[in-house]
Amino acid sequence: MDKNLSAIIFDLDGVITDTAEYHFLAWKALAEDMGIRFTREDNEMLKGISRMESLEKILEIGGRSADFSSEEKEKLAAKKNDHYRTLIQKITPDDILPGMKEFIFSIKEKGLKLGLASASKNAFAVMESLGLMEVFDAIVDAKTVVNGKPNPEVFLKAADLLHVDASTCIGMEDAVAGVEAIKAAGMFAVAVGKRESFTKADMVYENTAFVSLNEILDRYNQE
Ligand code: B16
Ligand code: MG
Repeated sequence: MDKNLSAIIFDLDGVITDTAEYHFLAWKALAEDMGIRFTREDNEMLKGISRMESLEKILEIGGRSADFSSEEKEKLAAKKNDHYRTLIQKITPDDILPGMKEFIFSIKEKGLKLGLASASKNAFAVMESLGLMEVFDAIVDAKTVVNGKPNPEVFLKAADLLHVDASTCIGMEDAVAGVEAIKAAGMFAVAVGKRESFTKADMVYENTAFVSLNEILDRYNQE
């Protein structure tokens, strides 16, 4: 086996499927209800960060951070989530990002384990809709971790559930906070997105369609 590589642990939103648009539509509706203008560009900042942190950023954009009690903020976040849950009902296996289905199955064929480390509390529902629940060996979502990304907890927990050492794992992410979490977990980091955004990643692909297992294994083995 390639330098004892045992598993590849994926982020969900932005790596396996693109839920960002649904998050955007749900946050935008909530922001508009509060008289806050929220753009697609603003939405970029919310990738990989938790629901409550996202709400805080939106309130900051609208200059309304001090206007709500924590109970009211919980209600606002729950309202956004209800809307988001309705929107993600549309997700099907066709929503797996280009190249990722083939990539996931090539990992399985090599006898490597597959893990998921998501900051979303909706990760199980999304994986179910994508038809990937049975394909993955371990799934960790935000419901069972205390510290969000960039803390390494979610990636370490996935390695634990897979019964493998974190140093023998590769992590894959589309968010800067996520790449930081992978590196803090002592894993090899593959990022998906704009090259200049990911100075800490070991490898960067600008698009999931270009991801190649052989190329990743070559680079992992050179480390
Ligand atoms: P939820 P990931 C993250 O998922 C998203 O990137 C981020 O935009 C979202 O705010 C977060 O999940 C929480 O999602 O409201 O569903 O719990 O990229 O870590 O898979
Ligand atoms: Mg992500």
